[in-house]
Amino acid sequence: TKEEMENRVHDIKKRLGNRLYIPGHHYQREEVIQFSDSTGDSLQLAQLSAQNREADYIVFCGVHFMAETADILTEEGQTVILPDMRAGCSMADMADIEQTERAWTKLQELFGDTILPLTYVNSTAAIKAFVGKNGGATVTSSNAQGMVTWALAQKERILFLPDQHLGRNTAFDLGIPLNEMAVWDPHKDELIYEGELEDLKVLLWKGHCSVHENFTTANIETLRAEQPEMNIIVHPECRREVVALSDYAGSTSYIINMIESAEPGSSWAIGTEMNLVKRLIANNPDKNIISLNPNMCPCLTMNRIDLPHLLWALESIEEGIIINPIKVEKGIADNAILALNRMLERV
Ligand code: CIZ
Ligand code: SF4
Repeated sequence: TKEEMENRVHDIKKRLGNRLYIPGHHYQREEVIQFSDSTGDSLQLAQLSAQNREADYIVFCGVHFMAETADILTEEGQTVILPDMRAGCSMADMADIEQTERAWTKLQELFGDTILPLTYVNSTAAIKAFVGKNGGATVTSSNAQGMVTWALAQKERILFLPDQHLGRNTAFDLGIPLNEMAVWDPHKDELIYEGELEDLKVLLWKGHCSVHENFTTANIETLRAEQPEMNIIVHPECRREVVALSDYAGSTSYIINMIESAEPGSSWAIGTEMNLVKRLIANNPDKNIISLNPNMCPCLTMNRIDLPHLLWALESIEEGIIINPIKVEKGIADNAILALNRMLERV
């Protein structure tokens, strides 16, 4: 039963003590997050894992790219474990390294040595390594503006991987007009743009988050008509038009802070992942909170980490046959850390 499984998790946690560390992402299920030692967004969890020097086992309750980042930032003797290997990220999978190398060659032909690559942390370790090797950095949704400004101070243009929406929203907020942005289509190997080639400053990879793309301008129009008192707050992984029609847009931490510090009695429609929205509703009973999309939007891969998988991972530690260790190859890790450090030095 659920209760038996919960008791077993409690017991293992007690026995392993500080040798075990469980970071839990805000998008995780309640049945899992209740056991996490820290909760956070992907940046916070990466930093916390990097600071933890005592745990032998880091059971990462989040998705694959986050566990890879934790492995890159932790020390040799620390083992990172992902409770279910199917917990990937469809956005990260939209940029593979072969496609990226091919795009880079073509873009160099078009623009010469005038491009700096940036990648959202929601990307594979191989993409982070590519970016690190070429002088670029990682970004998160909380520091994207600062990192894009940093990059454009060094080179005339950037290639932004893999989320076109975060890239476009960030560049737009920095005052870069849409006709100075283009989209690289990795399936057609083609740059799509409307303005002049030489004016292009921001080359966006054609990737997206399938959870945040579910929020639409129609959702906002319906809500404005039916419940005009609602404040609308969304994540910048949502499409440009959705962000433009919202009242506020920002990272996971920004959304949480805004809701927690909001006036009692205020009304909020939130455009982000369902488990987080549900938790905000539960933790803020004095506010009126709904999802911007009435058909709630879970991240299916985040949801793959459930109580049975968490228990399975913990039992495997005690049995000495660790399931799903995440180990990034040294050649990749050494380059990926360059990209991560260029960001971590600035946040
Ligand atoms: O969409 C995601 O996976 C996000 C926003 C992750 C994070 O915590 O930055
Ligand atoms: Fe990836 Fe989107 Fe899920 Fe985040 S919410 S892990 S970006 S698919």
